[in-house]
Amino acid sequence: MKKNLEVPIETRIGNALNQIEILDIHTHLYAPSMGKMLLWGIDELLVYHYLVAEAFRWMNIPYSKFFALSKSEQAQYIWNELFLHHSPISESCRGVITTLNMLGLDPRKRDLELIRKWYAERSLEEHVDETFALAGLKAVVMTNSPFDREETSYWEKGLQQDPRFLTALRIDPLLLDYGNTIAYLREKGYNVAEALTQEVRDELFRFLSDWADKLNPLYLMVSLPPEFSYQVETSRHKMLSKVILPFCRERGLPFAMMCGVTRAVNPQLCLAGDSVGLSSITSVENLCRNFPENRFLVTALSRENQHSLCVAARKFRNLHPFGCWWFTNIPTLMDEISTLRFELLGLSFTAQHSDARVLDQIIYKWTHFKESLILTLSEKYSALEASGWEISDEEISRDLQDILGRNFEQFCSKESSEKSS
Ligand code: HDL
Ligand code: ZN
Repeated sequence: MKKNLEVPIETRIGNALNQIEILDIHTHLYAPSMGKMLLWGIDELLVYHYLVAEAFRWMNIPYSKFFALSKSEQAQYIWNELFLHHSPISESCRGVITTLNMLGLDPRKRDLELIRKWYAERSLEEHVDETFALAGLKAVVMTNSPFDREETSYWEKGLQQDPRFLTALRIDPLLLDYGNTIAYLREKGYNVAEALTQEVRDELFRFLSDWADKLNPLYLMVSLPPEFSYQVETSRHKMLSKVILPFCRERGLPFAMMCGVTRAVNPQLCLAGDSVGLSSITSVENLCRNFPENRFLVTALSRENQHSLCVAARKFRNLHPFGCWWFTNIPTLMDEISTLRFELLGLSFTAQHSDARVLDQIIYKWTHFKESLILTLSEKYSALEASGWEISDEEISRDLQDILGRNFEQFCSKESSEKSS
């Protein structure tokens, strides 16, 4: 076994990270064939809802007046407030700086028009290639909603597939707002109604099957409010236990739950108006126990849920924790969450997803996470070596590939462990 005593462990991890190709398992990016749905460029970077929320803390402009502006006018406001009038030290602001520098631009000139000019001469094709290369990604998983009329129009026309843009079937309206989804489903030709009779359940199965056939998704996904509880018999309970989870079992698909988002706490902020709440990890445990043939990918939005999610994952091999989601995707919590997972789960989880909405963001979201991962993993390897173990370069590479895509791929592809036992 090759051992590099003279090379610092941080360097060895950094070198290994530069060699592997990462799978980004949850994003809001779209394939270039989906036209304007794929967001990219400096103005999109600046009007990202994370920056909008931060800019409104300084701006007095009425919400409605700001959102009535063009994207480039909104971007100018945000550039002025968050980059020129105040130092861009927040994670989202620093991300823009990291991204521009790694693309070879120099934000220190503070010249937004020069940056815009560079992008104007950029082809999307070369930009996709370069952003994936700079982030070290082999592919991203999109968030594909059969309830989004703009998106479904592309899929109904038939899409040219790009192997770097994989799919996931997002079904929040079905589980969280079924009553208001019935009309849409009936318009699309599915004979559904409020009561989940066998006939309605069959029609909902047909709807999910039709979209799974179109998209070939890696998993089904939903985000859940903090108050979501599986202990209580509710209509959501029935939709989950009688439709969604049986469908996932039939198709051999994991069910991804993103727990703890409180939508529109400030509706005037639009997409930036969501917040966080403490979720019931007991509900996650109940689902894992009651549906042993289902597999659950889970991430939690609240910092306070992270430890109990790791403990729950120790109890259920059909539970796969992933990522540092949204408000936890900041260096302080990346470090804390990765360290919790290393200490409680070893390497049996998926360490990160970017949640990128703008193509260019995968550059900073992955660069910043790799900075954190080098710190946290080198601390664990050093502690292990101090206890009397040796880590080879091959084993470092193996461990990184596991937590940055391979564990997820194996979790998605394996037969349910209960079914095979
Ligand atoms: O529900 C989700 O998938 C979240 O990631 C939201 O899209 C959120 O707006 C977001 O982009 N977080 O990073
Ligand atoms: Zn997301």
